[in-house]
Amino acid sequence: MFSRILIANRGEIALRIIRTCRRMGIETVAVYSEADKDSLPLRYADRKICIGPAAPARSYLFIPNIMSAAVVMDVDAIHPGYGFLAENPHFAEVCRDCQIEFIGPTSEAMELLGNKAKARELAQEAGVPVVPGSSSVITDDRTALETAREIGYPVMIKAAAGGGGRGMRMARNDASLLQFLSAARREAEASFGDPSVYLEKYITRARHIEVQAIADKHGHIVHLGERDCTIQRRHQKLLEESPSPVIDEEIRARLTADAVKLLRAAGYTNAGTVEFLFDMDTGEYYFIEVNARIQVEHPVSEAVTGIDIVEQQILAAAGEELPFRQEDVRFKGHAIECRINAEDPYGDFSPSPGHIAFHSPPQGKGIRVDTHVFSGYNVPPNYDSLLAKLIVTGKDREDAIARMRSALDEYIIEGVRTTIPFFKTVLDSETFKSGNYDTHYIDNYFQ
Ligand code: MV4
Repeated sequence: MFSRILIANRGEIALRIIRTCRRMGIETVAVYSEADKDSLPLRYADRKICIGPAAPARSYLFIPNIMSAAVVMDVDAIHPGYGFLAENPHFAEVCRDCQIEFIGPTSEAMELLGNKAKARELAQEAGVPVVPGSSSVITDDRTALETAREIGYPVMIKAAAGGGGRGMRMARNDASLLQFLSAARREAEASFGDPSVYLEKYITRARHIEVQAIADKHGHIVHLGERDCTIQRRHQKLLEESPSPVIDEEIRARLTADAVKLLRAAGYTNAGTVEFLFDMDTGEYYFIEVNARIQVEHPVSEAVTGIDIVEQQILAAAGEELPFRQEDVRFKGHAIECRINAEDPYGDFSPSPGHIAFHSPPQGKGIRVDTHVFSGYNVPPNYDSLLAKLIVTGKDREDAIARMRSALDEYIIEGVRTTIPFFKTVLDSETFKSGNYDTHYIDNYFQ
């Protein structure tokens, strides 16, 4: 097993990873930018090392500084967390060259799945349903028009190098398709250095449902059920839950089996998530992309399975066999996560960094709060606005909603604006409680 792990991240996820390492008897090295010099992960880690100024490009994203820290601190492995370098195949390759284990999939698997058009082709070859659309990347207008005619409007133009909604456009007719196609290609080239785009039929009433999985290096792949992440605003997830309120056991069995089938075809190892769109009008589901990392919302799956996903990531990276089989995974209860962001829900969710005068999180049975925030903490303006993840578990969805509602009432954060009032409104709405909503719910009801 590893003796020492460097955590190439910050905030709540750095703290989350340190906790599991400590329990496993593994030493931790925290890295930090100058903006994070007073942060909580530094107090819990065994060692700490500054990796540069506040700007991510010069610290958390700067591979030479991170690798120098790893070598100086003599670590066996690096956990990238989410964001930053987590899905960077080049970083995984540099780790391998330095004989430091990257806690995640191989750079080859990341390279393949990082290209959404290639992932789509792989899914098709593996017999996993994909959204009707182009067979590969679209290189000329004629093929685009033909494909759109086949699948019917509206269609989505998606950037192959994009993901999570970045670089997406919807077209309703031939004229707008041609216009958006060239704009999308320009934008994809500028944002990702790759102009490749592909087409999908636009699913009008969709749910975002994703399957959590963990794979060891011995060919074992186990899923930990699904999460429903339909409550999003401008492609930022705000609330996630497990199980999904809209799928039955028959669909769940097919969906999770398809997720495992795809990861097997990709030669995938470590923790990963397979994203699907579920069409509320037809009951069909379609693969859209793979997230080759631990995700923000992983605690929802931990809550219903009792499995520590970070622990499993570390064990798998160290070459151990998964300590359980699919039939050993038992699902219990219902979990919901709310992302408490330093954002103004009454002001277009604009960032609200600054001094947190007082922080008092809820406590009690079935409540988990993953946060790096404390009374007196300064939220730097340089990074994402996540302050805390509030995760509750109840015996069923209704019970979980009730527990979340009272936990939100108990949560006190003073000094910055937060998304807490937004969640109270969502949890009180009959539409959310019914479970019967789609992609457009947040945009329609919360401007
Ligand atoms: C789509 C879609 C409709 N049709 N793809 C993909 C990434 C996610 N963040 C948004 N994505 C979508 N892809 C096709 N072919 C609609 C969305 C979408 C969405 C999906 C689930 C939940 C909320 C959403 C909000 C906006 C767009």
